[in-house]
Amino acid sequence: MMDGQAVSRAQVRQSVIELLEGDIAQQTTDAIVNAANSSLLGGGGVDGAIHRAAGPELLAETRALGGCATGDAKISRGYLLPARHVIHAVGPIYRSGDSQVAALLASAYRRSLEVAAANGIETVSFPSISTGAYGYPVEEAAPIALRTAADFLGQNQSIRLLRFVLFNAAILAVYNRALDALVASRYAGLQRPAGSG
Ligand code: AR6
Repeated sequence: MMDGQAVSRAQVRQSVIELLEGDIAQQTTDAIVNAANSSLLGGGGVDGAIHRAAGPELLAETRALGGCATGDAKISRGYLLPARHVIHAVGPIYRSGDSQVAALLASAYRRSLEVAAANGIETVSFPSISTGAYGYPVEEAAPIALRTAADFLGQNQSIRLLRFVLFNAAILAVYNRALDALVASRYAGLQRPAGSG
C-alpha cells in the first residue's frame, strides 16, 4: 500500500486540505477518524483496520463510551496506533432520495472537527465516511466531505492540516475532481497553495 504521498493540496487561510491514497490506520497525524457504527464496538473496513492496528485496549475504551448517534463523533486514545487519538464518527447508511443522508454525512465530518478542535488536535486524517459498507456513492459523498471541511477551516483556525486518506486510486480521483471544482469556484476561500500546480 502506497502511503504518505501527497497527491493534491488546497488551503483555506493557513490551513491545508490534503488528498492522498493510503491506509488510514498508518497516518501520523494527531488524530485519525474512524468510520464507525453507532455501537462503537468495531466492525469491518476502516473500523476493522483501526481496531486491529490499535490493539484490544481501544475496544475496551470504546465499549465504555455508550455508543454514538448517527452524525455525531466521540474521541478515544490511539493506543498502538501512530496517531494519539481516534475520533469515532458515525456516518449515515445511504438511501437514495432521502434528503436527510447528506445532512447526516456533513454532520459526521463537522462533529469530528469540532471534537478535534475541542481537544487541541491540530492535524487530523479522515477516511471517506459512509462510502464502503454504508453504500454512499463516492461521487455524491466527496463534495459534501470537502465542502464541510472547507467551511470548518474558514471558521476555525486551530486545525492546521486536514488530510483525506483514500483507499484506492479510483476514490482518490473522485476526490481530486471534486476538490478541483471547489477550488475553481473559490468555495469558502479555497485556493491552491503558493508554488503548487
Ligand atoms: N484506510 C482508508 N480507507 C479505507 C480503509 C483503510 N484501511 N479500509 C476501507 N477504506 P467503510 P462506512 C475505505 O466500509 O461505509 C464498518 O463495519 C473504503 O474503501 O470502512 O462508513 C463499521 O463498523 C470506503 O471508501 O465505512 C460500520 O458498521 C471507505 O473507506 C460500517 O462499516 C469507508 O468504508 C461503516 O461503513
